[in-house]
Amino acid sequence: MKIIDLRSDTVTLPTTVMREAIYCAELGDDVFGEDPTTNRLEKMAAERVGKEAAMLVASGTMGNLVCILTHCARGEEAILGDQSHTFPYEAGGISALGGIHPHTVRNQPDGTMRLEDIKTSIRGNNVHFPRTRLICLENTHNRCNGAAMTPEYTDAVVALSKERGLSVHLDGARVFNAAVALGIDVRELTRGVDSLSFCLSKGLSAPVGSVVCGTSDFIAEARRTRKVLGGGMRQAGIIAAAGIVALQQMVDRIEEDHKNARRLAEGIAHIHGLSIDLASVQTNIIYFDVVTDRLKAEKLVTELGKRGIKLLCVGPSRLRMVTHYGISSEDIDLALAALAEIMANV
Ligand code: TLP
Repeated sequence: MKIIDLRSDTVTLPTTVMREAIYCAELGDDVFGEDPTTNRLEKMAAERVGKEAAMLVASGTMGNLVCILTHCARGEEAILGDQSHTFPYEAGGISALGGIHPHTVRNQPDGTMRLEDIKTSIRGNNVHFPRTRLICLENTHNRCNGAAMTPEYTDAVVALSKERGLSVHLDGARVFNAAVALGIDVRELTRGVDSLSFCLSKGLSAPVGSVVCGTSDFIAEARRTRKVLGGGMRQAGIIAAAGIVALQQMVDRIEEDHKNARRLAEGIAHIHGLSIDLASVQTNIIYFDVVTDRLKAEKLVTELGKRGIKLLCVGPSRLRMVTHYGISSEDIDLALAALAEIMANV
């Protein structure tokens, strides 16, 4: 049976070119700074997002953790969206390992936090309060329908942070999806932030890895934090080699994933018993709801699973599908046909 895996873009497998690049990668000990392939990826990544320096890490979770731990000391506070990946999905790492106090601000459906809400959550100078140090953004916003935040919004948050002497970290796990969806250079989304982390292993299809970027001083300090976390990876060029191919060859094709997501969403909108907000579909992540009492979302996952189609159940009636390099437009047709058939029979 053909498997159509729409659970996440994390399931993407490396391309043939990546596998060849991994095989041929020139290697050294990266903890000594001597892995030529990792050095090449880091230079390329920094240039690509308009920062002075970059550093390869094992995952998006590690990227956010390294950056937030580098920005904040124990007892200091990071402002972040209540729907941000870092808050519910990173095992509380910033608190568990860094003693950092998360101060959540409500995410609007478009993934933004209102500037007013951010302003009121910044602490005054009072012995009772933790010190606010950092504001975290996420672009695209995973839990908010994969929404792409604009450069204007990002710049406004950055301006506020500067006014108040704070730093901004961007969880840019899918920042290239945002840039492609908005039709802009990724640097417009990263220019003001003090640090960002982007993933090689999601829409860009590399098997492992994320890259954190910032000033040379920030990255020098982040290397120490990564070491503390056990993230010094020695012959990391094995990973970086695929990352280089990801940056060179896999960014522009993301457009195709967005088209497939749109087609999938439009198809779902026509299926009786399912409901989707088409206006919210901007990138490769779509959320939709089962709106009939006769079927639970979990049961729909089971039924689709029997037909080789995988997706995520994220609530009693809510489901998520993500398009990526491993999904063709024919796969979208097959998934829609299976959904229509199941829903016609409930
Ligand atoms: N997201 C995963 C799951 O954890 C939900 C997914 O399938 O979408 N930031 C954002 C915005 C993310 O969506 C993710 C992964 C991460 C960070 C963490 O990346 P990894 O999985 O590499 O640690």
